[in-house]
Amino acid sequence: MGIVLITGATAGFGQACATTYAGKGYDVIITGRRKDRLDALQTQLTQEFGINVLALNFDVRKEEEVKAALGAIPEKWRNIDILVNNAGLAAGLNTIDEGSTADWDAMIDTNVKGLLYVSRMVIPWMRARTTGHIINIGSTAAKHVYAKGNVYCATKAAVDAISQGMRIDLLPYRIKVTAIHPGAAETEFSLVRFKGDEAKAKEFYKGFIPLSAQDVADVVYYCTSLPPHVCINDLVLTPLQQANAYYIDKN
Ligand code: NDP
Ligand code: 8X3
Repeated sequence: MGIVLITGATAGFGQACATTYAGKGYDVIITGRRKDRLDALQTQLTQEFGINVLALNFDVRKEEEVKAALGAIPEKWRNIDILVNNAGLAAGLNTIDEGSTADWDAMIDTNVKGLLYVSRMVIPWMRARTTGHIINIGSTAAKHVYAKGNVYCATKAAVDAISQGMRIDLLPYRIKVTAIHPGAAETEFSLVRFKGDEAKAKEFYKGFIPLSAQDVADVVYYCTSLPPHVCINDLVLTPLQQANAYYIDKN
């Protein structure tokens, strides 16, 4: 079928994408910082689907780690057909005057710089083969800024802009670029945002049916299953009860 590289495959959308692509017969490269989870997923996907899995344990914020991990992959694994730039987070939910600069660094370094570091390694391999598809996971937060979302929204707006730039620059090489912008989805996202506060994380999803990680993975897969001449450039998906980043009907 091909090879798909998914960043942030130890949880949420990334894990669901890895399972979905493996189920369709793709060989998968899975990445993340939590090695125990990566190893467990590698074993599970190999046993369940009989596909090849390469697990790469690195932090997307660290350029040297990204270069070392991806630079060392065996030649045949470089034939990556699909790159899903998914690793990311929101850290904190504070007004701009009270936000933590460490949280800002984490979000900018992961959501923007990490995405760029990984892309910079993979794109030349796609360019050499004049084929490939890059999926960048943005957010409804890329489209509208919500209260206390300030820096997180800015990183996702950057993903939106980078996706547009990639699409222009990579057209000559027939590399597709799709930005997918999910709304509220129940994953570990809010647990991370609220620093492990489970009650606060659960509270956010009360009163509406959020997207699941699988809902998002199905849409990611769909975008990559279209004929070669068709590209979805930009796609926003939300739960039915969500109109945009700042309006959810929780009744
Ligand atoms: P999860 O917290 O469930 O998963 C996040 C994944 O990103 C984990 O696998 C984590 O792996 C990885 N990750 C985070 N930081 C790093 C890092 N520095 N280096 C490598 N991997 C990292 O969240 P989601 O699945 O919900 O989020 C995935 C993406 O979707 C993010 O970009 C998020 O911003 C975006 N998004 C989420 C929405 C939601 O409502 N859930 C809606 C819209 C967009 P590990 O910790 O093992 O490194
Ligand atoms: C995540 C969506 O609305 O929780 O990107 O910020 S939201």
